[in-house]
This record gives sequence, C-alpha cells and structure tokens, in this order.
Amino acid sequence: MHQRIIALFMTLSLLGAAMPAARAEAPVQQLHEGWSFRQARLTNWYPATVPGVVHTDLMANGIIEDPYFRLNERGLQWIDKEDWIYRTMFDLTPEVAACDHTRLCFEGLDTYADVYLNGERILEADNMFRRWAVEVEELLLDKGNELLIYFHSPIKVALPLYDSLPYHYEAWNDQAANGGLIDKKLSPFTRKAGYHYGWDWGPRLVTSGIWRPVELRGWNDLRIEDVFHYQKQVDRKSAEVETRVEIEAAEPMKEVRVAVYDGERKLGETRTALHKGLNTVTVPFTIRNPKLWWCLGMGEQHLYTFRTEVTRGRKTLAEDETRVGLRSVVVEKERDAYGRSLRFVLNGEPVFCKGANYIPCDCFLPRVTHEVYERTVGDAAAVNMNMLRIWGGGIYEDDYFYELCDRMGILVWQDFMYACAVYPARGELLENMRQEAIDNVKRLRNHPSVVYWCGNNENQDSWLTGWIYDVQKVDPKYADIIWAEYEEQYYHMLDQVVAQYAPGTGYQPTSPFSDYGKVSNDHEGDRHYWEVWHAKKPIAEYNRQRSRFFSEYGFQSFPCFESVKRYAPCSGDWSITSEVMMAHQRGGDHANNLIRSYLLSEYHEPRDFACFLYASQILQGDAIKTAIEAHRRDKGYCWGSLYWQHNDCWPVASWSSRDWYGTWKAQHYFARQAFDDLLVSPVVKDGKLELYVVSDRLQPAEGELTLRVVGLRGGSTERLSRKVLIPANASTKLFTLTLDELLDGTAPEQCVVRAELRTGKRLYTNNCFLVQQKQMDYPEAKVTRRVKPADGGYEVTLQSDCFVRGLYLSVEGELLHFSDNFFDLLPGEPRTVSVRTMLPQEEFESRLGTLSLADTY
Ligand code: BMA
Repeated sequence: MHQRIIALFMTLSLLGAAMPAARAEAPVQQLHEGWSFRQARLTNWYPATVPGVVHTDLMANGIIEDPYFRLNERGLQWIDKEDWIYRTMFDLTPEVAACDHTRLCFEGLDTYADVYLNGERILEADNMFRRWAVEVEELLLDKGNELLIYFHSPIKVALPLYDSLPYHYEAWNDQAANGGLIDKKLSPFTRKAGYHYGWDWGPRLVTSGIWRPVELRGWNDLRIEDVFHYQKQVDRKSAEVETRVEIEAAEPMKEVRVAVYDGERKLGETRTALHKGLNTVTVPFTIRNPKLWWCLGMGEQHLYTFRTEVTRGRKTLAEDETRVGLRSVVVEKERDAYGRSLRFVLNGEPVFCKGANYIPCDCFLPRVTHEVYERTVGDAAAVNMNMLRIWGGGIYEDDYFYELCDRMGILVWQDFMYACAVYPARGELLENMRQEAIDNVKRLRNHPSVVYWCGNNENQDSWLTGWIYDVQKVDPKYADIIWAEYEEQYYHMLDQVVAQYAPGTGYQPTSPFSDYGKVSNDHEGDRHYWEVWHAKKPIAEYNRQRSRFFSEYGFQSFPCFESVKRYAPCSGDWSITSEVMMAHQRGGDHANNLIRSYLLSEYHEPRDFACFLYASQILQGDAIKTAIEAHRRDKGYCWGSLYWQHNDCWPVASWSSRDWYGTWKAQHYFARQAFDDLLVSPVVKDGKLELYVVSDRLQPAEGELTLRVVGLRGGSTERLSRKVLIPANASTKLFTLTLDELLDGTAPEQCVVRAELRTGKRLYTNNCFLVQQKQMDYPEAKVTRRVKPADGGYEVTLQSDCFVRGLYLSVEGELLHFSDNFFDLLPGEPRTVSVRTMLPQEEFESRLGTLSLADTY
C-alpha cells in the first residue's frame, strides 16, 4: 500500500503534475423544496413542483384534468390569462451560509417573472430562454428566507404591445383564435417558445413557471463564470486549443495559476494577476495525435474530460470539468457549376447528413425526464441518423440533450428560437434577443455535437414570398420597418454573436437559405421541400426534386391504434373526422384530406378506423423512404436529408416518425434501412430499373450484389448476381436493366424486385414495387408464428407461404417496441423479431395481433 502511494507520487512528479490540491468548495443549494402556488387574484395556496409549470401543478392538485386527453385542452385556455404566484421558504445550508458571496441562479423562468427575496424585488425576468443570476448575500438570512415569484400572464403583457402598433407582426401558427384572442397573434412579442401558442402539430398551451432549476451558489475568493475550450485548429496530428476562462474575483489578486488537465496530465497553464470583477484568462495548449470525435457512422465519439483549476499557492479556489470532443467542422458554401453547396466537412471528411427535425418532447417541458431524452436521441442513433435539427419554434434544449448527442455522435444543427413569423426587433427587445443568443451560444459551444447555428425557421421565405401575409397590403413604410428589423436581427446581430462567442462555427440567417434578400431555391444552400404534401404533388415527385441539402420535407400519418386509445378511448371517437381526432389533428381538414387523398390514390380504401391508422403509416413510410433514397442517390450534389419530424410534443396526427409515447411509426423503421451506411437503391426511370449503391463509409467496400424477381405466391428468379466494388463516400449507379429484361414476362403486379447487397457479415436489402400498391395482387397469406421466451420478453418468428406487405405486430392494450416491424415477409423466408415485456407468454400470445396491407381492404 505504502509503496503504491510512493509509486503514484513518483509518477505524478515525473509527469510534472501538481500534487492533488484541496478540492475547491463551491457549495450549491437547490431550492426545489417547499413550494406552493396560487392564482394571483385568489387566495388558496396549493403545493407546487419546481421545476414545473402552472398546468402540471394544476393537474397534480386535481384542479384541471390532463390537457392531452380528448378535448380537455379547450377548457384550459383561461390559464394563460391569469397571473400566478409561486413561493417557498428556506434556510441556508451551513456550507452556503459560510460563504462570503451567494448568487441566486435561475436556469429558466417562463416568462415574465418578478422575483422577490425576503420582500425585496431582485429581478424582473422577461425571457424564457435566458439564465438569470443575482448576488443576494446582503438579503439572505440563515433561517426563514422567503422566495416569491410573481408570473405575469404573457397574454396580458403582450396585448398592449400588440394594440399600440398601427401594423402587426404575423405569426403563421399562433392559434390566437383558439385562445379566445380572435386574430391577435401575440407570440412574436414574447421571448417564449413559439409552439406553446399552438402549431400545425401542437395544441395551444401557454405555460408559466419556474421551468428549469433554481439554486443558490456560494463562493469566496473567486468563482469561474465560464470556461470555453476554443478549438483553434484540429487534425489527426494535433489539436490547438485555447481555453478561455472567465473568472470573477472578489478582490484583486497578485497571482493565480489557471491550469487545464486531462486526467492527471497537465495540458497548459497560465499565471496571472486578477483584478476585482470579471477577468478573462486564456490557457493555450496543443495535444499531439489527438483522439478525434466523429459523428455516428464515421468513427468513435471520443470525449476528453478537461478539468480547469484556478489555484493560489497550494489552494484550489475554483474548478470546472467539461467533456470535450476534439474535431474540426467546416461548413462549405462554395460556388460551383450548379450554384452553391451546403456541405458539412468533419475532420476533413464530407458528411452526408442524415436525420430529422426535432421539436420539444412535451408542451410541459420540466416533465421531460432523462429517460425521455435518452429514448429520443437514442432512437435517432438507432436508425442511423447523424444529425438532428433543433427547430426554431421550440427551445434551446436541456444540457443533457446535447450531452447525449455528444455521446451518440448526433450532429446538431441549432436554430435560434424564431419560426414562421416576423418579430419586433429593436431597442430593448433586440437587446433582450442578443443576450438570449449570448447565453445560449456560450452554454452550448463546448459540445462537439453542436456544429451549426441558424437564425430562424422560414421567416425569410415567408416574408419574401408573401405566404405569411400579403406584404402588398402592409403600408410600405411599415414593411420597411419589418424588413429592416429582420436584417438587423438575422443578418447582423445573431451572426455577430456566433462569430464572437463561438468563433469558427458556421451560421446561416434562416432556413431555408440561398442568399441574402432572396427566396430559397434548389441549387443554392438548403431547401424545405413541401410540394409533396402541402401542394399535393405525387410522391414520385421526390425522385425528381433536387437540393444541395434538404433540411425539411415531410408527410403525415396517424399514431397507431394503441396510442390513439390512450387519448381517445371511447369508441365513438374512432373515426378520423370525429371531434376528438380533429382536435388532435392541428393541420385540420386540409391535412386529413391530404392523408386520405394520397392514400386513396396509392392504396385501397382501408376498411375501418384501425386499418386506416395503420395504412396511413405505411403510406408515410413509403413516401419518406422514397425521398431519403432519392436524396442519397443524388449524393455529390446533395449533402443532407433531414425529414420533418422526429418526434411529437403531445399525442397527435403529424409528420413525426415516432409518436409522443415514443412508439415508432412505420416510417421510423423504414428510415433505419434508408439511412444505413450502405444503401442499395433500385429505382424505375423511363421504363428502366436503375440500381444504385450509396456508401457513407470512408473506405471502399467489396460486396456481392443480387437482384431477384420474387413472385408474390412464391418462386423467385435471379436476374443478376455480381461482385461489386463500392466507392467510399459516394453514390454510384451500378446497373441499368430494362423492365422487359427484368420481368421477362412476369406481370408487375405479381412480383416484387428484391435487391440484396452482401458485404462482410452484413446484408443490405431493398424491395422495389413496379406498380402502385393498390394495383398489387397480394394473395391471402397464411402467416404462422412461433413465440419463444427470450431475454426480458419474447422472440417471435413469422413465416408465410406468400409475400406479405408491411407486416405489423401489436399487442392489445400495450405500447411495445418490436425490434423490427412493418416489414415485408418473403414467401417461405422466416423472420424473427424480439420484444421486451413482462406479460406472461399465454397472455402475450393471445393479445398479439398482426396486420398487413392486404388485410386492410
Ligand atoms: C415546416 C416547419 C414547421 C411545420 C411544418 C409542417 O415548414 O418549419 O413550421 O410544422 O413545416 O407544416
């Protein structure tokens, strides 16, 4: 033992490491206990949960019912017109009481919040997205402190602002009328999540509350305000880092030492004097042969833990630990023969970005647990995504969300929180927006996953094309004001904040974006392609449309029947036009009719409600699969495919590929194959079948490619079988066959074309249909199933005599996740899937149901 300590001491001395100094004391006291709340104009206090919001507190006290259930949302529109008071009493912990200085820190207040400590007003917060901190040691008592927060109704604050203007700021999705505000769309005036006011997939539930942690932080001689590990240059040989430490000192200090460590290895140190107040100290260092951080599919997600210490003599005064991934990211926007590219290059390698748009996981944000985040980000990784776009109508996400993206290799395209609207942006409001941007850029800039910032979602196109409102009808002098504010906000202010606080990080003013002052197009920058869906173009149109980067496109479906039963359990609600189903379809008739008409043009009419829900998912899955494959085949021209949308914030019919309960729709399963590192993609064009292989691997691969024509009633003919060389990080057209050659007399409605690519241990497959689904002659299949207990659940093996399209497994009364689902069964080829459940086998088997496309009509 003794020897080991000496040996450790010697190793440390040899490495030149300082002897472990006494740990810095920075006591933190969370103030999450003992809260109660009341409606400001009434007198009853009720217990409250902090972090939390009014709606969930009212629910917990039995005053309102679950807003997500049936039509309940409608009766809850009074809540946002009221003021609310939250209060708690607390004693200081001895550790905090012993500190010279104490800061009261709010990670998030939603939104207009006057904060009183022991009767003294210490803060007037007015931005949900900002962090607030107040020095409070002068006001604190050792025992019996009262913290009281008065939340002003965001509606009552914004209404006079709206009314005072001779013109208005439009917000496309703001459901003012549902909130009893006729046409007064107030959301642009308040720095609060846009989707709270309603969206075309979201209810109108305008919250108030202490939505993120609140705590006291004690400190003595000095404290670290912020640490930024600025990666100046990174490649395989070396990483040049400059750690910038913001330190607040209580008094001037002659000399402190600021050092950065990786474990016990000291990376760099700076000795400096500090003046009283805020200082910035930089510590430059170089790491030789760094382990790089890669996104999913391109390499490891190596994370260093950098420890930053501020010491005086032998005493550590403050320290910080941050997980850092070393990587270089260049977002190329280069003029070329076609227009201008938008391409992410990670550690020198171009990345085809595969993923989706992400919205908040709930309307009531504090109840989004770590487990929900793990599932949400995990489900992106599970289907081979490497990018999520955090869309601008939601929130700058929780730290944990980005930690998961760092760990799982999901790149983050981060919008600033502005969407589908124009915002007043001048004077104090503009300054508020600037502070919000600084807060969040600083908070997120150490995450290797956060690679891009974007000013807003669709505000530019909506203004320039006039779809948000008729610009012609706006008095030109007001239109000039609005546009000048737009330019100031997105072309200057936000751009400058990113350049100053996250130097080297890419930024674009809006999405989609081709150029300043121009409507977006298909050959420069990113594109939101919505003509399939909103403009009713046929799904096959996805095969013709191009973009340098598709940052949005999407197709709606309904949640599965078991999910629907949770928010609409009465059988009287079970039609897509029932009042309850319509309340959970925020695209209204327009969206419902689109699903219906696309469905009827491609598929047989489903015979009942449950079949309709299922068929809507196959339809959505097929549509998005078509789009993803088209985008990937166009790799070289196109470098990104992010569909709309990854998740839901409540149970609803929407464009999501996973519903609010986390259940995967058909699309999510289809995306796993379509986003895989190798894609074998057959496509019919001008009477020919073209066969592409798309690789996102950084090395070329060898494989065996086969193409079979499989009869729906059994029997298959091999048309092609070849060894192929698959070029790295590219799309390659390998073969073209005429349909006559391919079919050789087989009727197209009687067969499916099966492409298979075998490389190493992996088999990549794809099924291609030559006619519409409603023209296919699916026979009545006999599907047998075998259930076997396995690791926390069961393995189910399915086999059929005939081809089965989109076989779907579900268990009545449960929302279970099957390892695979909605898959095609080839005649005679068994398929085994697994599922975790505590249900006893007999029960599981009796409740296990299957449905396929041929069963729906
Ligand atoms: C996009 C988004 C969202 C919207 C979606 C579906 O353009 O940016 O605003 O929910 O379309 O309409």
